[in-house]
Order: sequence, then structure tokens, then C-alpha cells
Amino acid sequence: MIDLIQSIYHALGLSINATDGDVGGILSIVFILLGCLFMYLQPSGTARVEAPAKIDKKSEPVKVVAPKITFKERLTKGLSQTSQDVFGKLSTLFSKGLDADTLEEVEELLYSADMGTAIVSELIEALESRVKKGEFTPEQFKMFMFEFLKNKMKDVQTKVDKSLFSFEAGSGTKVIMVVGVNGAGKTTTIGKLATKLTAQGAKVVVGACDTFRAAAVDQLQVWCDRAGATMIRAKEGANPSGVGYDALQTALNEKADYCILDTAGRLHTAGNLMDELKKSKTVLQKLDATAPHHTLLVIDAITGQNALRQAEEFHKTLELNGLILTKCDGSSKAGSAVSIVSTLQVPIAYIGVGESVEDLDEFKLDDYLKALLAL
Ligand SMILES: Nc1nc2c(ncn2[C@@H]2O[C@H](COP(=O)(O)OP(=O)(O)OP(=O)(O)O)[C@@H](O)[C@H]2O)c(=O)[nH]1
Ligand SMILES: [Mg+2]
Repeated sequence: MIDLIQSIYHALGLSINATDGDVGGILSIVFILLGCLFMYLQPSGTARVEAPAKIDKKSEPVKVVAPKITFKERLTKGLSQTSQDVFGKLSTLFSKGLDADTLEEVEELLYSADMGTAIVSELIEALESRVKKGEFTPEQFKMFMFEFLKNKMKDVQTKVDKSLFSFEAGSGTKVIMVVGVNGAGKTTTIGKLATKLTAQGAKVVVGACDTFRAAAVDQLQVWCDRAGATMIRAKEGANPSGVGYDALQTALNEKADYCILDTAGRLHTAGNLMDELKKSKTVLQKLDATAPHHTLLVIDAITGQNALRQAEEFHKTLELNGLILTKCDGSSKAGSAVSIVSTLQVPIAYIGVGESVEDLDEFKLDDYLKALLAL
């Protein structure tokens, strides 16, 4: 081997003597080169750079399927802000132990959640006696709140008329009149409701009784077209009662399952506008003495304490039999719902947590309270 190397040196014109070290060095280089060659020829492995695979033009494009979010998840997400802001803080207070000072802080937080004076006083009284009995962990406190609030609402909630959620073919036209202050979410909710009902196979006629704004009517027309519902509209400025009458007449002629009436937003303090709603109701009764079967007040959950005043006024004028709580996805305090339901003894029928159709669903008390209390 040394001779071979010596002759290579010689051929290259190098006047150096080959040594054992040179043999070792050259053998190492040869092994390294062989190793590289071996790895390159392997069919797979990290050292081999694969050529990009050819795209098969015939193959189907990859479909990206958005994960299905249940309404319960939407509700929990929507109410998470309220839950953290109010009930999260309450739990922290309880984890520190309860004395007169902390009880005062609890009271303040409950007021900030728009629970209303009557409910807060009752809650504080009940809390005092519970706390005296012994230790109260944050989890026990949440369960206590859950039971307390549930008891305030559960009997009223049983009054919800199920014909709002599903229909029985041939059982006549159910008239739903939707009222509320400006911007509460009436038109959007009616759009979602019409979509849900037609999807079940119900025949729906919608009356655009908000004749003050052409844009509001167009907004409703888009929803109705999409839902496959018939919409009755009149010229801007027409008498709203007349539109309601025409819509119900059409619904009766067509044997529709539902006639939903969208009304213009109004302040509960505007006496003449409130009277106009009352008149619309009477006009409907010329066609069906039992109409409207549902008079629903839409309440924006962000409204807070004023919501109770609104509800009281609308109830006094129209005898509400249901509420729709919208915008529970905003940074609402959502506690006003409890005080309205228990004060007026009117149940919440639907709850909205966003602007799409999937964001409206039947109000389920346990789900609502669990989302509110992060249980
Ligand atoms: N985030 C959120 N927005 C909502 C919800 N419901 C309605 N909205 C939005 O609230 C705004 C007002 O909704 P409308 O349906 O026009 O309210 P309205 O009560 O008909 O209003 P007026 O007819 O002007 O009295 C719109 O931008 C809706 O998209 C909800 O549950 N969540
Ligand atoms: Mg509207």
C-alpha cells in the first residue's frame, strides 16, 4: 500500500516519502466517499432529496371543512366575556374567604351584572345565611348561583309556547309580532327565524311593517328571498297596521303556517308609537280574533338595566308572551335577562349570539346559566 502511494507521489512530481499515516488518511477518505455513495443510492431517507411529486390533475381538490360548532359552544363563547368579568371576579372573591367587606364587593359586582335591585338583595340575603353555615368554595358558590338563578326563572320558562320552534301542519296560521327599541335586532332575528322555520318545511309569510325606512324593508327582502318566505311590503310611509293586515290576509289565503310581522323600532317612552303597535294588534284581530299568537319583545343584551324599563313598558301596552335576547356575543352583562323574566313573568323564547342563522336558537335555561357561570 505504501509503495502504491509512493509511486502516486512520484507520478505527481512530489519528492516526499509515503508513511503509515498517509495510508490511514487515504483509507479514511475512501470510506467517507463510499458512505456518501451508499446513502445517495438508498430508496428513502433523510439524506435523499426527493423530487417533487407530480400533481395529478384529475384528483379532487382538497375540501376544507370548517369544524362544526354547536350552538352551546357559540353560547359559551358569546357569554365568556360576561362570565369572566362578573362571575370570574365573584369566584375570586369567594376563594379569599367571605366577610362583611367582601360581601359588599359581591353586591357591587352583582349590580354591575345588571341583576336588578330585587334579585341582588335576595341573593345577598341568601348568601349571608349560606356563608354563616360554613366554608363556601368558588365551585360551591357557582352551584349556589346556578340553583338560585334557575329557581328564579325555571317556572316562567315552562310557559314558552313550543309552536314558536316547530310547527304542526294544518294547525292554522300562527301570527308572530316582533317588537322592540331601535336596533335591538328585530329584522335580523326575523330573517333567522324565517330561515329556520322554512328549513323545517313550514310555509312562512313575513310582513314588513317597518314602513319608515326603505332600507329596512330591503334588508328583510334579502332574508326572505334566501329563506324562501313570501314577503308582503308596502310603499314607504304606508300605514304599518295595513301592511300587517295584508300580510295576515295573504298568510290565511295561502294557508301559511306562520305570519311574522316586523315592526319599526321605537322607544318605549314614545307614547304615540306604542299606541300604534296596540292598534296594529287590534287590526289583526279583524282577521283572526286570536292573533297575534306570539308577541315577542327583542332585547339587546347590552342594554343593561334600562332593558327592564323597556320590557315593562312594552308588556304594559302589548301583553308580551315571549322575549328574544340578542347580542349575547357582545360584552353584555346579560344579568338583566334574569330580572326581566322574574319581574314580568315572561319567558325567553330565543337567544341570539351573532349575526348568522346558526347564531339563533331556542333559549335553554341550563345551557344559558352554565355558560354564564362557566360551569
Ligand atoms: N353581534 C350581534 N349582532 C346582532 C345580533 N342580532 C342583530 N345584530 C346586529 O344588530 C344590528 C341591528 O339589527 P337589526 O335587525 O337591523 O335591528 P332592528 O331591531 O331591526 O333595528 P330597527 O329596525 O332599526 O329598529 C345589525 O347590524 C345586526 O346584524 C346578535 O345576536 N349579535
Ligand atoms: Mg328592523
